[in-house]
Amino acid sequence: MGFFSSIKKLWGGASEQAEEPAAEASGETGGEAEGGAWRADLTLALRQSEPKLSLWLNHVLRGVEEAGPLLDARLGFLFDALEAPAAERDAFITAFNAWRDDMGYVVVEEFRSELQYRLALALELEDEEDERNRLLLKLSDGLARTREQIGRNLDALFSSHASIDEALWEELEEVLITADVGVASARELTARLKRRASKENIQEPSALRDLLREEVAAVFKPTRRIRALNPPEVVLVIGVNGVGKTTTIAKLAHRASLQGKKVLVAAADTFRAAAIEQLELWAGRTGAGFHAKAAGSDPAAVAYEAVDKAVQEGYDLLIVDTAGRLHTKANLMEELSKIKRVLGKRHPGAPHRTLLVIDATTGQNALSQTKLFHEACPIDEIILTKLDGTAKGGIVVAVAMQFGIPITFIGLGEKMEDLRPFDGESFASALL
Ligand SMILES: Nc1nc2c(ncn2[C@@H]2O[C@H](COP(=O)(O)OP(=O)(O)OP(=O)(O)O)[C@@H](O)[C@H]2O)c(=O)[nH]1
Ligand SMILES: [Mg+2]
Repeated sequence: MGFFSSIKKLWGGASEQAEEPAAEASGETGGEAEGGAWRADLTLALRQSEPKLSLWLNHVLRGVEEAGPLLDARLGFLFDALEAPAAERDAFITAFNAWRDDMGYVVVEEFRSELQYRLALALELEDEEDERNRLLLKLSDGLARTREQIGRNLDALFSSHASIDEALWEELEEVLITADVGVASARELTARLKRRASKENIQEPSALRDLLREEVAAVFKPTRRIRALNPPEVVLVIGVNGVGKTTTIAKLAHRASLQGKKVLVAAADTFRAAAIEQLELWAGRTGAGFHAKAAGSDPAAVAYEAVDKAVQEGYDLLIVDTAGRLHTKANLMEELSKIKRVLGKRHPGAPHRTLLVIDATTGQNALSQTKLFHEACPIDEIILTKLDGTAKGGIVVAVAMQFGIPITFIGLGEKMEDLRPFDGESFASALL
C-alpha cells in the first residue's frame, strides 16, 4: 500500500493536499457539536508533529475520553490525512468498533494500546522506530520477572568478584542455568564469553554484562529464508496441550487481517467439541473464515477440505489448528505427519510453515518437546508463549541455541496485541 511514501510526503515536505485533508470524507460521522472545529487544529498539530504514530495518536485522541462518533471521526481524519483509501479507513473503524464492543471497552485508556497496535499494522508502521520502542517496552514488561532474577544474580556475581577468574565463570554458568538457559547452552554461552573476554582483554567483571547481552543477541541471528510461496499460504500449528495454540492462531489471524489478508482458520482439533467452538469464536472476532467438521472427525479430512476451500475461495492464508498432544505418544505424532501429507496433496508446497507452539513456563521440558515434535513433523518456526509472568525466560535462549529453528513470535499476554514478532536484539536488551 506504500503509506510510507504518503506519510513522508505529507509530513516531510509541503504537499498541497496536506493543507486540507479530505475532511468531508469522514466528516459526517461526528464532531458536529463542535462544528468540526477540531479539524483545523488537528491538521496543524499533525503537520507539526514528528512523524511518529504514538505522537499522532496523542493528537488524534486529544479531548476524546470514550468511544463514539467523535473517536470515529478523529480516526477517519487520520486515515484521510495519510491518504489511505476510504474503504480501508471504513473497514478499520468498523472492525475496531466490533472488537471494542465485543470486549466491552468504552473508555479510551482501556483500548488505547490495542488501537495503536492495530493502526501500526493497518498503516504499515510496525517497523518504525517508534513501534519498535513500544515493543521493547512491552517485552521488558513481559520479561520483568526473568530480568529481575537474572539481574539480581548478575549484580551479586559481579560485585562479589574483584577480578575475572575461574570461580566467576562457574558462577555465571549457574546464574544462566537458574534462568532456564539450560545446562548445555549455559556452558556454551559462558565459553563464548570467556573467549571474548580474553581476546578483548576485559578485566572488570561488570564489563561482562554488555558482552553477555551481545552474545545472547548473537544466538538469534536470523537465517535467510525463501519467503515466496504459492498462495494460499498454509500454516500448520502444533504443540502439546494448553500451550496456547488456539489463542496464538487467533492472534496470527488478527495480525494478518489487519495487514489486509483474507484469512481462513480450520479446526483440525476434532478431539473436543469445545475446541472447535473456541476456534469458531475467535474466527468470528477476528473476521476470519472458519472451517470445521463434527467433533470426532478425522483431522486430516478437515485439513484437506480446508485447503480445498482456501484454494477455491481465494484465501491468502490458511491456519490449521491441531489438538494438543503429548510428544511422547507415537500414534498422535503420526497423525500430524498424515495431516501434513494431506495438505501437500491438495496444494503443492503446503504446509508452507509448520509452527511449534511452546509454553515458556514449562522451562526445560520445552527442549524435549521441540526435539520430539521436530523428529516427527519437521518444524519451520517456533512461537514461545506465556513469557509474561515467568522467571524462565532464558528458555528462549536454550531453544534457539540447541535447535537453530527460528523463533518468530513470542506471546506476552492474553490480548490480541500481545503476540509480537521476535527480535533477538530487543530480547537481549530487555533481558539484560
Ligand atoms: N499469560 C499468557 N497466557 C496465554 C498466552 N498465550 C495463551 N495463553 C493462555 O493459555 C491458555 C490456553 O490457551 P489455548 O490457546 O486454548 O491453548 P491450546 O494449545 O490451544 O490448548 P489445547 O487445544 O487444549 O491443546 C488460555 O487461557 C490462553 O489465554 C500468553 O502469551 N500469555
Ligand atoms: Mg487449542
